[in-house]
Amino acid sequence: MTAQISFEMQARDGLARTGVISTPRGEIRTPAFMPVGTAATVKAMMPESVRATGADILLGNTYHLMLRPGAERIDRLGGLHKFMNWDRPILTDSGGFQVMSLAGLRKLTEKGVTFKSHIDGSKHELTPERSMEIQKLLGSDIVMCFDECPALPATDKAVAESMRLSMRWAERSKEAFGDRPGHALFGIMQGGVTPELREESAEALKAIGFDGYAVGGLAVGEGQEAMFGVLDYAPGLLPEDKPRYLMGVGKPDDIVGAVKRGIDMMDCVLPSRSGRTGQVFTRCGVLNIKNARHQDDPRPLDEACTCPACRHYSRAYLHHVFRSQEIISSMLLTWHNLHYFQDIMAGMREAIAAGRFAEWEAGFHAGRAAGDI
Ligand code: PRF
Ligand code: ZN
Repeated sequence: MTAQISFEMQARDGLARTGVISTPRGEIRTPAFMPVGTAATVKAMMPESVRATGADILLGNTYHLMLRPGAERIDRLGGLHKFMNWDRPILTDSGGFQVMSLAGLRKLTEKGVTFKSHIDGSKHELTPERSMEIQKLLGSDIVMCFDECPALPATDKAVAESMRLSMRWAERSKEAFGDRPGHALFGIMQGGVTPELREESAEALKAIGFDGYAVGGLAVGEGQEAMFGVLDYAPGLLPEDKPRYLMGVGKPDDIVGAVKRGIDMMDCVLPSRSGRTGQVFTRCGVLNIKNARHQDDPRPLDEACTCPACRHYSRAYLHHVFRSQEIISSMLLTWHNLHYFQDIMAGMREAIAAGRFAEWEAGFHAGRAAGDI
């Protein structure tokens, strides 16, 4: 028996769905939020702490790991799961998006992209074939197609050409991925904010056939209204019975709006990155712990939160360690933010299963509007 990756949808409420992706490394409850572990670590968190926040799966990055410490090295050391001590599922992004946002001196051709490392300026090449090879060396459970994501705004012509290149790369990705039982390959829809291009992209991906489908090319400068405009129809262009993943999103209200429109998976650096800059997400809205108004405040960050930062520490303490640049500040704030994001996901999963998503969503927005932070 070969363990395959499968998706079982358990309930729907409106367009929102809840279910389970089963993998040989464990189950992923959907809608799922994936913390970002770019450099083989979710910054400031031990893997067991990430798990304790409720995460079923992490995201890793081809781009960063190929540059440092190198995919072949991670393979020699037993793969990414063993290397970073996370034995549950890992999804890896394919590198193209990070090349475009981080690398220097990029050159894009039909074959792929050559670029200079943002770390030491060394020259590298990524192609669909090499991206598949790297993600295999890492031991990724869910592999992403190699794609190109244009920054918006861009002309329709530029977005169309880029999307068609990504679709040719999707075909090469599938060919290079081959047949790997227990591992999944996801296609990535592009097409900017143009419905005809999104449709063409979805048709191209469905003709190739993937284990799951991502909506790429959003949260790249178009704003929430335009993003929701695309999410009003894009998930419906993709197969009903496969997971749908919205890449690189987002703030709590983006996540809730995406799930409401039929998205099953998301990832974002926001909860972990904000934890290190003092930005805290709570049921009542966003606060910045560096603000002087917290210096005498004995209350926790969020009265309803059960994370260690909220159970054991006051805002006054967290303000103090942030101001003092103590390492525990990043640890506690990251823990809280990740815990809160996972609480949102758990709340949505429960609400969808109970057919009460609209009520849950109203409560979510009401809490934030109360503004007691
Ligand atoms: N493609 C890939 N990774 C991504 C994106 C994309 O379009 C985005 C867009 N928000 C984030 N990460 N491969
Ligand atoms: Zn908390």
